[in-house]
Amino acid sequence: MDRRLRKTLIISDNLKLCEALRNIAARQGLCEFLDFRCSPNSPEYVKSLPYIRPIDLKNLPPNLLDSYELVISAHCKQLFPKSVYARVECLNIHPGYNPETRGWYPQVFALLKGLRVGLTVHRIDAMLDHGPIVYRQEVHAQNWDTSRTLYCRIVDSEIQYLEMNLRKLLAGTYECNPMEHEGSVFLRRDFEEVCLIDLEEKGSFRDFYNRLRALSFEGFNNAYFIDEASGKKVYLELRISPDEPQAQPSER
Ligand code: 0FX
Repeated sequence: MDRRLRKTLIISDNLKLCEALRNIAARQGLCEFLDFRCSPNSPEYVKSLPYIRPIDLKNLPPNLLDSYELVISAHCKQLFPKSVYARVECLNIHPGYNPETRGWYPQVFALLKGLRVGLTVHRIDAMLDHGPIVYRQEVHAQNWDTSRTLYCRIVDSEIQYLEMNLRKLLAGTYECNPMEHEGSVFLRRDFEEVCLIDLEEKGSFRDFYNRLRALSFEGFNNAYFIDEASGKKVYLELRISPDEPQAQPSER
């Protein structure tokens, strides 16, 4: 066993990241250094992966952390308690650009407020998406992005980063830089608030466009208004298609 690499516990509730990390580790000969866990409330398709088991960070089996020198949160639903991050180095892979887009669904607030988004790898401390930064990369938002298209590019960038840097993370050969300022933290209730559309709200069409695309994520009902007559919630979603260059017709 390569002694320079740290035995690492990956905690993730994201299927794509779990599978990507497993594949990267297999290709790079790092499997022996990684164990995988998910949250007790992880989706069934994550829980049923053969190499993963749920773990409750507030009720860890005694001595479990003795086996690890590094814990990585890769889109984990649980907040890390002090009993974990004070005992072992913990890194978070956050799908936002710290400190501008800390917290809940960063790409939603980036599209809504024109903030930068991307990925940040940082040490975990007492506050949400807050600790010193190991790596940060902006993922540029296009004017035709929805929450979903932007989110997909962020996850792809996270995977590319891990492909290039997993070994470095395990080796601990990285520097951490403090955040420049506290930035903005978005919470679940902020998301819930922007989902409710007031049909009488006044603003520019650009504001409405940005609000709706920030809340458009195929497969999820986010933006809605309440129909006065029936009291029903009516969900809205934007479909955006930028004009793509046409393939040239082949010469006859
Ligand atoms: O992997 P992840 O991006 O989320 C996980 C954890 O669940 C979350 O608690 C943690 N903050 C994050 C860093 O890692 O997957 P997700 O399925 O929870 O969300 C993916 C995207 O889906 C999200 O950015 C926005 C969109 N979404 C999700 C839900 C549940 C919506 O637009 N509406 C929704 O109701």
